[in-house]
Amino acid sequence: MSVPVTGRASAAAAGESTWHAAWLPPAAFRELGSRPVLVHGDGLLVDTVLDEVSRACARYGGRVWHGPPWQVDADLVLALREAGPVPNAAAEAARLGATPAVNGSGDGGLGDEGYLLARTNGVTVVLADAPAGLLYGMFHVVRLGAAAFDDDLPARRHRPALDRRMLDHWDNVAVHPVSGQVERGYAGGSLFWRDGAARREPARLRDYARLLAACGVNAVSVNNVNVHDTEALLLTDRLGDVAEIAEVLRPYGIRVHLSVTFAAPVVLGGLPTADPLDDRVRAWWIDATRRVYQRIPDFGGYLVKADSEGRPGPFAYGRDHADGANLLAEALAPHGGVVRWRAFVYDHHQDWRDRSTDRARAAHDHFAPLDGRFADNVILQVKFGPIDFQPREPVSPVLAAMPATRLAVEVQATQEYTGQQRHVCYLGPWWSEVLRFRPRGEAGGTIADVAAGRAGAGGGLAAVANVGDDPFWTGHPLAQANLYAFGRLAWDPLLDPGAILDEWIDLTWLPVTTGDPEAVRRTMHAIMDDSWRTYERYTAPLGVGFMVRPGHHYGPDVDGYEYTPWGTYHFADRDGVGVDRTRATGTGFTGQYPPPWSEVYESRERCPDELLLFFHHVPYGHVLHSGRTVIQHIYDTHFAGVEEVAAMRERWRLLAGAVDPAVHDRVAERLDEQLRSAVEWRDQINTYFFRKSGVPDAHGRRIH
Ligand code: GCV
Repeated sequence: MSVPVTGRASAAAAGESTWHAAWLPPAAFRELGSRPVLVHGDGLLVDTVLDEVSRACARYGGRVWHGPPWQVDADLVLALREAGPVPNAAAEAARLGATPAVNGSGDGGLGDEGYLLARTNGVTVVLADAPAGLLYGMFHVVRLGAAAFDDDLPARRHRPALDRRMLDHWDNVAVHPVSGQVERGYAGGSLFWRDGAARREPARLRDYARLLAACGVNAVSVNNVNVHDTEALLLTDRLGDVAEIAEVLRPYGIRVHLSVTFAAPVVLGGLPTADPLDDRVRAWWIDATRRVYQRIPDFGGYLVKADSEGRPGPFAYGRDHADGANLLAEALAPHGGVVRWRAFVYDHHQDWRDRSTDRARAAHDHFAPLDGRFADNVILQVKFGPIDFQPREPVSPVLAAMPATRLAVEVQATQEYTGQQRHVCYLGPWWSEVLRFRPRGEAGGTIADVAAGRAGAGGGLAAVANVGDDPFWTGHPLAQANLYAFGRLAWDPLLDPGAILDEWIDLTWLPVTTGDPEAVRRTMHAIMDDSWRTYERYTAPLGVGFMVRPGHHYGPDVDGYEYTPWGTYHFADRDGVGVDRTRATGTGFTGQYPPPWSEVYESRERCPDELLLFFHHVPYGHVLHSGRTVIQHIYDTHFAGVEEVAAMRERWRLLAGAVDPAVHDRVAERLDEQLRSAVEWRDQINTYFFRKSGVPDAHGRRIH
């Protein structure tokens, strides 16, 4: 059919939507949309590219060509190589590899998601071998803006470092009496479910899928890992709801996964057992899974939390987690699906009097001995730290202990322990630190290498999602940067988090929508760059963690968990503080690390300051590498943290008038709360340790 293709105006542009555009406001497409663009190729995701480009061109005066008769002098060519000759000389030369710039880029395989981006003879060319590559290439052009059309744009091949880039939604279908619609959700309701039913709001879901594709996410799980009765039915009776979601997300290259309960054969199938070695149980999973693939042919697989915090699992039958995971893997394998089995298994019925139990040890104790026993399509999903998404923890030793297992690293975008989207806490630097960590020392690979696996077979990166039906998507508008950074780091874990923040600022706060773009950029960086460390300063000190209010986990409560069955975290007394996890005198957790970290963490002298209290119980007078005593560090960082938040608030105030008033108000209101909360943290932590230790602040500041 002849062209040009005219696009429909976006719902947002037509003023229909009640939610913000986040990092894809229409103006982000201005450069692309004001040019002649040629799209070459076919397929569902190519249609998405075509739709995006058409909408942009309808808005900004460009034209789109797809199919003959062609307009050949395009400024931008987006082509599938397999679609055959491109009717544009420069692009065709690039496709054939005849362009020196393209040859120089090391154009080998582009894979299912990769693309080649080059500027050749005055034409910007995106070439891909598969439709998803074209989609990601188009979003790269959007990210670059005018720079995508500079003649000195370097030719480069782009491929994701991690094949699996997933968001886990802890969304409940039915509102749960304790955890609500979204467990640990701080951004309103669920995008998928409301009050026991599917929401069926495809326009919003489609916009969500766009946001995710534009930062590189390619998988989601649509329900909470704590699978309650209503949610269990998503696997069977309510499967149609999941299929509908998959339908909306598919055009943006996003594969749907489902959290399932290990007890499904009992609760859904009426069997007397869920024993993984029982033939009836195996048959039940095989049949249920076959039905899933009948409805959703590209279904990603299952996510499972088993034997954890009260969830059913294989232990009930005297089986281990390899038996459990392999049961589901067997059912998924014929269809190309994976089971993502979580390693978050620990005893939450501890006795605080028993000093030998250490929650940090649990995942390694349970899983490391199982290395090599998991089926090929099992991915063991491991929280990045040994405890639970604290603002500071060492990297989990499990990630260095299972070379024969596909491992995924799990981080938490939803800010359960990092300010619950009421505090600004840009997590890019923290995740980047984790991904760059080398568990075997300088000569060994990084955590990102572990997630990538051999020949791309790793489990990749997963984040617990921080999104909901809030108009700003993430409650705190600045928390959008965490979602964006997650996707970008999953695509390329070596990206600099500061540069990622710049990308997000460029895409979100476009010059046409801000009064003073440079002031906006400066302010965003000043507020966000160091915000994770600021958060760390005014909360729990030196890696000790978990000084939060039990249950909801917001605000300080130094002893809140200290004598509970969930674990003991600081052991503060009149003489000192910290958990002795050494081999010499403590729980032995340091022994779960390979050298050099087993030695570094074992030694009080060599242990990094920021993790000292995670590994050692030390006197308040212990002198840190920084030269300060532990007690003085506690006082100093807590005073400094509050001052930093006060400065953030002031900086934001000055942006009034330069950004959308609705965004300004929302952030301003959250910064007020952040300051209130930071003061509360400072005063409780400082007072607690002053009363325990009796040591006054060297600077005579007010401690209550
Ligand atoms: C979904 C922490 C959270 C729980 C969460 C659990 C998990 O314990 O507080 O809400 O449950 O982690 O990761 O499974």
